[in-house]
Parts: sequence; C-alpha cells; structure tokens
Amino acid sequence: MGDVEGLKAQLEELKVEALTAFGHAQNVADLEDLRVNYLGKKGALTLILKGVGKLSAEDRPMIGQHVNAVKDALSDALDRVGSALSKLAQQQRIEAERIDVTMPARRRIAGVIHPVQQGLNEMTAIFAHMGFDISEGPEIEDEFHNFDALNIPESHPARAMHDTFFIDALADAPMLLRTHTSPVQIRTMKKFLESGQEPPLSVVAPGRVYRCDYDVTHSPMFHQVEVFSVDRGLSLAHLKGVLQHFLTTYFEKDLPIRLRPHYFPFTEPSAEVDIGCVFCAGQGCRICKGSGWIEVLGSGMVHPNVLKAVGIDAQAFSGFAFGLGVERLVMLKHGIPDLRLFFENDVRFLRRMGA
Ligand code: 2NM
Repeated sequence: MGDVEGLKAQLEELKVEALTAFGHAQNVADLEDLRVNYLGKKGALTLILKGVGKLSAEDRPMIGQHVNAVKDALSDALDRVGSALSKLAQQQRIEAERIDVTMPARRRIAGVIHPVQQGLNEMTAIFAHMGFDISEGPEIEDEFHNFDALNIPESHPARAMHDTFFIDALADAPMLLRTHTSPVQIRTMKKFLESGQEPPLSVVAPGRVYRCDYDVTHSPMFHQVEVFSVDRGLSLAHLKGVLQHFLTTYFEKDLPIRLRPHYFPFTEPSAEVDIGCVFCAGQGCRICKGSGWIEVLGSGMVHPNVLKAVGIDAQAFSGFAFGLGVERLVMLKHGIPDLRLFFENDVRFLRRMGA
C-alpha cells in the first residue's frame, strides 16, 4: 500500500512540475523538448510506469487510471500551450514582416537621351518627314569616299595630317576617321545607281565625325547632319525652300534666313547660311556681334565633279546639299553657353536637358 501512495504522490508531483515547465516554455521547440522529457519513450512518466509492474494485481488498475489521467492532463496542456505558442510566433512574424504601403516608393533612376542625340533625332526626323531617306555609314573611311569623290584635291588643306585623323597615314591606302558625313552620301548615291535606279534621290546622313581640332569651340569628335537631293532641274530655290522649312521647324520659330556666297570644293555655287539672331531677333547683340545674323550651316549645289564621281549624268541631273554641326545648332536652340558641357557628362546638365 505504501508503494501505491508513493507512486500517487510521485505522479502528482510530476504533473505539477510538468505543467509549470510547459507554462514557462518560450516557443514550440522548447515545448517539444519538454514533451519528450515527460511523455517520451525515456520520459519521466514512462519511468514511473515501469514501477507499476512491481505492484500487486489489485493495485495496478487504480494506478493505471492515475497514470492515464496525468498523461491526458499533460497532453491537453501540451496542445493548449502549443497552439498558443504557435499563434504567438505567427503574430511576431506578421509584425516583423509588416510593410507600410503608405511609404513613398523608391525613385527609379531612369537615364535620359543625351542632348546631342536628341538634337540629331529631331533634325533627322524633320528631313524624314520631308521624304528624305536616312542613311548611315562607317566612321573609318578611305581617302576616295572622304576626299577624292567629293572633289577635294590632294593639295587641299583639309587633307593635311594636322586636320585629319589618319590611321597609318603612310600605308598605300591610308584609312582615316571621316571628317564629315558626306562619304555616306557618296556611298548611298553609288549603291542607289548600282541597283539600277535613277534619281530623284534624297538622303539625310547623321553621325559622328572627327577632326584634329580642340579648343573652346571645337571638339575632336562632333556630330553632323548632311543632306542632299538629286533630281532633274533642282536649283538654289529648292535648296532655300528646304533650308527655310528645316530651320523654322527645328527652332520652332519663324526665322529669316539668308545665303551668303562662300566656297566649298564639293558644291558650286556654295553658300553659308545665316538665320536671324535667335538671341536679339536681329537687333544686334554680343552673340551675333551686332550683325543680327548667325551662321548655322554650309550649303550649295552639288559640284558636277561629285555627280560624275558616283556616275550621275551631270548634264541631266543637278543636286543641292548642305551640312551642319549638330552641337552648334543644339547650343543655339537651347542657349547652351559652352560646347564642353556636351562632353563633360555632368549628370545635372544632362538631366536638365534630357528627354
Ligand atoms: C557642307 C556644305 C555643302 C555636302 C555635299 C554633299 C554631297 F555628298 F552630296 F556632295 N554632302 N554634303 C555639303 C555641301 C556639306 O557642309 C558644310
């Protein structure tokens, strides 16, 4: 009988101890450890159960009931504490992962189109709308396409080494960085004729060009847009009409233009083209040096030697052509004071100009 009372007391003590321990469990893992300690195969309750075997046959059922009652009580407690702990853990996770949807979004840093590229695109689009084809070509050229075909003689100062970047100037067929985009015009005309077609042909050639020139108003790399049109009966009047439309469209302003006689090897006659000063509306200011006019590009009627070089009958056809510096026109349009701003890539400038 003493054994029975002893076991009962042990069971009661174990129950109190286990329930207290469950109540102090901090998380589900701790609780699982406790379950193994008390109810597992080598747990405290199982140990006590082994003592039951030594009891007499009539004592055993009573103690068995007690053991089962303690087991049930502990199991119930484990379930309750377990679900409370996992609910708590979930709440903590939700709290930790909470997102404040009212926070301002992080700003996406998007690039902008460089103002020179933007100008190039705008200018090219104006000619494309007039029906000109857009043509591009290599930046590394030979002397034929860059000079000879354009009626620029061997002796011309532009061909000198100090004006042109030659690649192996002493080679039999020296290559060079194109000094204008006119060689693209030459290539386009040749290809057009070789395909068996006849003018009219109207082309705009935008792109990078290179000259040995580096000061406040010159960069060794800059951008050009060159334009030409070949057909029967083209005259200076067609040239002036296209220029007038282009310049008023690009500057978004009704501008007066004038052609001043000039000389280029590849056009005859040749003219420099002025617009009424965009800064003083022709009144005369520091920028236009009091003249009321600003020079914007060079132009002329394509020289018969150029037409002949590509195989066009210069008796039957005539053409007009002009070329402009993109940086210079973009500066005039936006009042940009210094060419170097285009090449320093200060993001404050680029972003302010950017589209
Ligand atoms: C200029 C001025 C005048 C020009 C000539 C040609 C070509 F290939 F058709 F002969 N393209 N561009 C030209 C004419 C360029 O730049 C100041």
